[in-house]
Amino acid sequence: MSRAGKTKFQIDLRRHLREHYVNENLTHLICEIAEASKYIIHSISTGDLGVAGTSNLYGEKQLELDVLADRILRKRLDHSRVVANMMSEEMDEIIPVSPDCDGKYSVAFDPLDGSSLVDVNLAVGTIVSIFEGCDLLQPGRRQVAAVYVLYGPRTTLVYSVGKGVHEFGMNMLREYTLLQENITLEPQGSLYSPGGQRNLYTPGVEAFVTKLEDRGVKLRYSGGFVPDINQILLKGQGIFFYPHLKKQPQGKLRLLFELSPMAFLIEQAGGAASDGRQPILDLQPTQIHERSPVFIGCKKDVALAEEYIRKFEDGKGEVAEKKAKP
Ligand code: AFP
Repeated sequence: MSRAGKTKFQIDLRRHLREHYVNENLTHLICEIAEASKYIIHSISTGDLGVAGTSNLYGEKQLELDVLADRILRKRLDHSRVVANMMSEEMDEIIPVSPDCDGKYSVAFDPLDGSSLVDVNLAVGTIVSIFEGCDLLQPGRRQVAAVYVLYGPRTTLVYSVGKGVHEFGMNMLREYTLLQENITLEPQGSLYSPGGQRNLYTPGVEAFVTKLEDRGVKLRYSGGFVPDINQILLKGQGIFFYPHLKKQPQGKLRLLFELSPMAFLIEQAGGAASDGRQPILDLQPTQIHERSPVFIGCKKDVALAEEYIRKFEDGKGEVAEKKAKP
C-alpha cells in the first residue's frame, strides 16, 4: 500500500496497522480500544469526580471515573467479536467473553491508571495488554501487542505489535493520526522517576539513586505511570522505578495490567524492564493481581540498578523472594 502524497499526519491508526500487516482481528481490536478512549476522554472532561462507593480487590476506593472507564472498555471489548477473555484491574476475576480461542485475543487492562490524579488535573492513562488465545496468565514476553492512551494536554495513543513502537495523536475529528514511528531509547538517560517512599528504599536501591544523583540525573515524577513512561519514551531516555520497599517487597505496580504491557513497549523501543533481578517479561504470573517491583527505561540504567541490588542485597534477604500477593 503506497503512502504517495500522504503526510504522516494523514496516516491513521487503522491504515498504519494494515501497513504493518497486522491481522484483521488484532487490527480491529486495537481500533476498538482507540474508539473506547474517545468515550473515556469525554467522561474525564465531563464525568463526576466523586467516589463510587465501591472498592477494588486491592481495597482501593473506586472513583466514579474508574468504574465508568472500566465499563466503557469492557462493553467495547465484549462486543468486538475478537475477544476470548478479558480482565480489568478494577474487577476481581477474569471475564469470559467467548468460549472459542481461535483467532481471538485475551486482554488485560487498567482502564484509568492514575485516576486519583484527575481531580488535580494531572495526566492519566489507559493501559492494555493483549495475548493471543484464551490464556492471560502468561509471561509478558508472549504478548502480541501492548497499547496505552495518554489523556494529557493532548490525547495520544502508543502501540506496538512487536514491530517497533509508534505514537498517534488525536486530531480535531477525534481520529488518531501518526505522529512518530519506531521510537527508540538511548542506552543511558538523564532523568529518573522514583516511586515509593525513599526512606523505605533498600540499601541497593538507595545506593543506585545516589549514583544517579551524583551523575546529575534530574528527578521527574508525576504519580501517573502512563505519563511518566510516556515522558521516557518521547524524550528517548530515562528510568522509572517503583522498587521493592522495606515493608513492601513486591512494590506497588501490577504485573499484568501495568508492568507487562509497558515492559513490552519499552523493550520494543530498545530499553529494558526488570524486577531488580530479571526481566519483567520473563516473570510467570501466578495470579491475576500480582504486583512486582519495577525498574524500566534505558538499558544501562536498568542494568546499573540490578548491579547495585546484587552488590548490596544479595544474601541479605532484603530483596524478599517474590511471593504472589494481591
Ligand atoms: P492509582 O491508579 O491508584 O492512582 O495509582 C497509580 C499508580 O498505580 C501508577 O500509575 C503510579 O506510577 C503509582 O501508582 C504512583 O504511586 P504513588 O502514589 O505511591 O507514588
